[in-house]
Amino acid sequence: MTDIKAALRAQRIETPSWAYGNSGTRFKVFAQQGVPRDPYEKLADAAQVHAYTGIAPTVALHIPWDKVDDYADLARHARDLGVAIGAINSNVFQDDDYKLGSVTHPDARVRRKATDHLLECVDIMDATGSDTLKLWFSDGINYPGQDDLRARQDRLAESLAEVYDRLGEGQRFLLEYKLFEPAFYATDVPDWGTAYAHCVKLGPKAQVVVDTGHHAPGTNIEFIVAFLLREGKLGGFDFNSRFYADDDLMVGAADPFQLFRIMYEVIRGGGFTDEVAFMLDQCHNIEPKIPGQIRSVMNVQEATAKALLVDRDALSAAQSAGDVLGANAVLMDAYNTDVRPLLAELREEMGLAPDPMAAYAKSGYFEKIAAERVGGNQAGWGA
Ligand code: LRH
Ligand code: MN
Repeated sequence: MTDIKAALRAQRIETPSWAYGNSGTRFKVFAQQGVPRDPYEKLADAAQVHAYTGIAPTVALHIPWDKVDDYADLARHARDLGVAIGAINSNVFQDDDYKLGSVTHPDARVRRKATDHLLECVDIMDATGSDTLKLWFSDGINYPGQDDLRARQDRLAESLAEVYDRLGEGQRFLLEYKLFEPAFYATDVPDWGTAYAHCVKLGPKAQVVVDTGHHAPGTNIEFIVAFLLREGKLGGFDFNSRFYADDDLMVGAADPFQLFRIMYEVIRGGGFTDEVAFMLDQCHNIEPKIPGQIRSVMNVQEATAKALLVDRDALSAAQSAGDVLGANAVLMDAYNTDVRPLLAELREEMGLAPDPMAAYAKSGYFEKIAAERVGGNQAGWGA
């Protein structure tokens, strides 16, 4: 049990700055009280999640949603709060110029503009001390014939190569794929294979990020995880959950068994290291934001604890013996284990309250920010 606790103590989950801002769907964005007005306040809220879980010490930024005059000062502010700035997320999906694509756009002027934004994000990494750039492209087409699928891949590869060459010592980028939305006929980076192929061509500083909401229904995501780990190309996760499409709900909420299976393949594949970024990518459209993040971190922690409990020797013995039911039972025993007492004990050993949700609710932090954060523009997706 000591090793499991040690592994859990070393777990690191990165929360997204945009989860603390207002978010919604095309139908409605429901504003909430106490929502941050700037990246400084977002970091303060993220620090609360770390304060009560003990395993969420970094915060991903999204540019320009988190644009500031002095990124080094923002990084200092993060440190003063006991957290650090994590991955820098580019945004080439909200400018009018990007209607027909960004780095894949038929017009070279638009491609130049998009690539320059990606390069600016590397400058921000230099200023914040972040080592990871996360690239997601909304690029795609809505109708057959609208553009040349192959030519768009050539344009994408050209831009990625330029950004790859700009990466400094210890820096890397993670290429994110997504089956559809906002494009509804063809997306230029639609699946893990496309992302993987581009990353292999580029080199070791390019890896794939698996957003758990970006697959066709029924996709065996843990197989993709096992494969990418085997190839040394799994750079990280954008954790969330969904019942239908890219719902961006709390990770583990829709399918906790899937999250367990994913974390088991991570552990089995040697991916439970700092090499793999465990990031949340979620939107709390109707539920309170900070408790939503605390609950999400706890969901990943519970799935991880269950996966660490898998009796690996018994499993491989049953697998080698062709004992189908026996092997499945080993995994299910771990999954059906209630790990909440273990995690409560671990938190106390880490000097934390055993129940983070209750501790945060009792802290009065929400009442404080609801009273203080009056006026100004609440943060959001700025779409
Ligand atoms: C795209 C995505 C991407 C982010 C955005 C907030 O759906 O998953 O990771 O840039 O959400
Ligand atoms: Mn994502």
